[in-house]
Amino acid sequence: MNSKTFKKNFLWGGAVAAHQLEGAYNEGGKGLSIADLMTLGSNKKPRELTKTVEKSKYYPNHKAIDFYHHYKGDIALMAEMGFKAFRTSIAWTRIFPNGDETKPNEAGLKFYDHVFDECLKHNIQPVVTLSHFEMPYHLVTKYGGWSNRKLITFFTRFAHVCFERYHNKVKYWMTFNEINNQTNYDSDISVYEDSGIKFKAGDDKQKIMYQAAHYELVASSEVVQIGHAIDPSLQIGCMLAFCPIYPATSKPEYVLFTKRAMDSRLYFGDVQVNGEYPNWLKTYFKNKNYNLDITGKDLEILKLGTVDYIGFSYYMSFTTKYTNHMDYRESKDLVRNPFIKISDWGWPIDPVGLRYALNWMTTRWHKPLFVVENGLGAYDKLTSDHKIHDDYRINYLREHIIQMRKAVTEDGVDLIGYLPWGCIDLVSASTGEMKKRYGFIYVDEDDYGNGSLKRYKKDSFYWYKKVIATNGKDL
Ligand code: BGP
Repeated sequence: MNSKTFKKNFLWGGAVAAHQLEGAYNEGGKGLSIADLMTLGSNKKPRELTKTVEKSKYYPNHKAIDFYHHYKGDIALMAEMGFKAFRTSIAWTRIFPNGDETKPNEAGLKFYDHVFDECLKHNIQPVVTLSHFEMPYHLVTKYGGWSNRKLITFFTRFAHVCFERYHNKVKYWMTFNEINNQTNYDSDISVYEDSGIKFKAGDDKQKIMYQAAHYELVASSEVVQIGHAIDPSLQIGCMLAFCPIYPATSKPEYVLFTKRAMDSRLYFGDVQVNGEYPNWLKTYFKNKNYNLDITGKDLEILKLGTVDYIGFSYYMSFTTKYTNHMDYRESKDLVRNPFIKISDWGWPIDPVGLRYALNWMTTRWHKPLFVVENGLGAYDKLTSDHKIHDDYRINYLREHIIQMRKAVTEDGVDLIGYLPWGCIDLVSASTGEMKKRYGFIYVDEDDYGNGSLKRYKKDSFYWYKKVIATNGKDL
């Protein structure tokens, strides 16, 4: 047992996102979000987005695990594990059903009052993401999602309402979940989720992505300023998907290409932390003749709205082959790393990569870091006596916490907390499945919404409770 460990007020807890667990997709005046149009599908197939909900299709997020009606019991279970923090998101469509209204929906606001009050009752700090893969679908159809500058106004209005309403209850905020995932614009999935943009044939996808990302970055910076003006004690962070990228061989060209690949995935952090675009990217825009809509006022906003901390998800590392171009494409350039095992869903399992991530970001950005997602999506088996023996999940988390502890105690990384993903089973973001489970708490429901919705404690529930009680000493 290592006697050196995490700081005293380290935020142990777990993370979820509104659309993946709340269900009640049309209750309390909620509007239709992009996530409500997601059908069951595999990682490789883009999600099917239809204009309306079709009766014959099953949409997993409509019911999800019905947290909307179960939140009290669920939060009590989290409290039983000793959670200090619980990350969730606010569904934009509960507050502004269409996204472009000026008056918020009171029933939606009340729901989150109840959720946050319930957390606080148990001494659990809510950690809130404003946008987690689910903009109002109306903003997609009417405005073309984030390809339209108008979205900045709608999003900042939404954020303003949330800060005003909840700033006494919520101290930790994040603007856009995994804002950098849209660099994987070859996959329609991430484009839909993050930007609400559907490409047409012949589009310069990369240019469109950079433009949409710019509007999001401006919106994010404005939101940081709005939040600080309402309450200077708020901690407002960005949220990045961090996947270290390793070169497949030590050939210098590979190493250089890999560096560029990381820079292009993570430039969002440069803008959100440093308040400006990195030089390599400005040069890239120029060389490509992109002439993006980036105004002088935008650049001022970026400068003034830098984040307080960096929230990030860590699931895996990537390994890439050299393709002799400066346009890194996740879908084309990745290879299997012979030193790394993969999960049931093909995600590389690399605990050391988490220590690498923590060090990489500390050196580059000098900000407190917050692991707001990490975990193993796996098949679980409910035994006849209602147990779930998920030693594979415990092993995964243990190995990652060990690396995280080393980063803190040996490398001096400033780490706020650790919030493993899907602390209660929920709908998978990439596949819509229930059977891809992450939780400490099992929910009796299958991919098609059949099941009792009963909650059961997995072995990892008791293990994590002990980890929290010993502040990460007893793993
Ligand atoms: C992240 C998302 C989460 C979550 C997680 C696991 O990218 O922020 O919403 O779902 O990945 O992914 P999946 O659900 O596809 O297994």
